[in-house]
Amino acid sequence: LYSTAPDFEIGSNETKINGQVIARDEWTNITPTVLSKVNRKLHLQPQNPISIIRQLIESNFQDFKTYNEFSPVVTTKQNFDDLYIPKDHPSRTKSDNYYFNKDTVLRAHTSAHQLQGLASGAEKFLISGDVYRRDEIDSSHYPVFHQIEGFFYLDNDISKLQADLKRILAKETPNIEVIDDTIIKPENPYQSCHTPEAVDLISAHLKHSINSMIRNLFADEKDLKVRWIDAYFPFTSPSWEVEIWYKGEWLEVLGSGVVNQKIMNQAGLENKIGWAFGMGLERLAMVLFGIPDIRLFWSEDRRFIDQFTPGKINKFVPFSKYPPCIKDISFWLPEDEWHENDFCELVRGVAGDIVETVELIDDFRHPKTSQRSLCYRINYRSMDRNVTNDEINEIQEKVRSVVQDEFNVKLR
Ligand code: FA5
Ligand code: MG
Repeated sequence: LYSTAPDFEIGSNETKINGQVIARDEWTNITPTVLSKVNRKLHLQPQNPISIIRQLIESNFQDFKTYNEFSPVVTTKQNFDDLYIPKDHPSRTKSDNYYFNKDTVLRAHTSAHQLQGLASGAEKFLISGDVYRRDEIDSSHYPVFHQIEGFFYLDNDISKLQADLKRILAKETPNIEVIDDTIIKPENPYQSCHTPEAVDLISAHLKHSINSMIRNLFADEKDLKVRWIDAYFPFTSPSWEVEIWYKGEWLEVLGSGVVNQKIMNQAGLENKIGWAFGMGLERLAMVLFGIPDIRLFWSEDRRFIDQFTPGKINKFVPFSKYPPCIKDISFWLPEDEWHENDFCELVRGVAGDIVETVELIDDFRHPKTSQRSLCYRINYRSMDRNVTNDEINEIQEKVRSVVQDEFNVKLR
């Protein structure tokens, strides 16, 4: 319906994706399931809630340039090195990412395009796109989600920084309760090349910009509460995360901070100072539209997509949920090392979107042999039809044999 035919091919020596041919190596761990999502571009499908949220955010940042079509196939230099993510940082591992090979990866965040945005010459810009991470499986985690990156910089000059802060403060006073739990401390410092005064001004600019955006997105929410907390990113310092108080819990929506000056300098912008943020769109869309399961964004069922109108936030009306089919799988591990993400990925690779959740229900160590045994419960459910027990048994058998072959476990 809304999808473009997937233009990819996984061969034994190379992977083809949208005309690009990428050699395989010992880093290759890309899967057909995930590659089949690359051309869906939910953030550009006008009726999809992900796209509706993106557009509302863009209209909030009026004079920002927008980039929504950068390819998700990026170099590891773009995704990690250019952002000063250390070589041994856990976010680089194979069990967290989809590698085409050691130099090419599906972007794990829109920050991978910060330098491209800067190279365009724009002083304020937004970048949105699909991002890919190996993850657990449940109603709020999916290996593909969407982010929007915001970037803003100015002359590093106190009077200019003051003037621009004054300009945006004059525009609106967001009626919102802000809890600011941030504090400048050695673990989250000013960069030594910046004066504290400049950092305080650009930080106030960032905080006001984000608070206003959240206020506008949650226009109907009366007692809106936002919390700023300290965070760490190699590409910003100081760094913060923002959480929204929603239905009794704090929901993390974005990471942000004062841009690492080395990134500005790489772009030839030594005399500028900037802020950046990266925000997930799914969680926001789920709370704003009342969408209970992250897989629904990918549904091609008319009963889903026809409920939405560009420019408008309305509550999703669930259509009948088909019954689940639950299967357990238990096995002895050959050794102690176990990557749950790889297991989930494998299950999803065999069974696709019909997997609703994968949950560890038993973790047992034999008292004598000290061998470890795990039991996972796989919940199968289709979004748009009834599944039969026979059909799921067949899938489960396949899962069992692939798990046995791939992980060398002993099935119980
Ligand atoms: C980042 O991705 C940073 N690039 C953000 C950033 C940009 C920081 C610019 C500083 C400057 P993080 O991994 O925390 O950070 O993800 C950012 C947001 O993406 C989260 O706050 C959350 O809203 C969303 N997100 C992260 N992981 C998932 C997931 N598995 N499912 C859905 N949303 C997610
Ligand atoms: Mg985070």
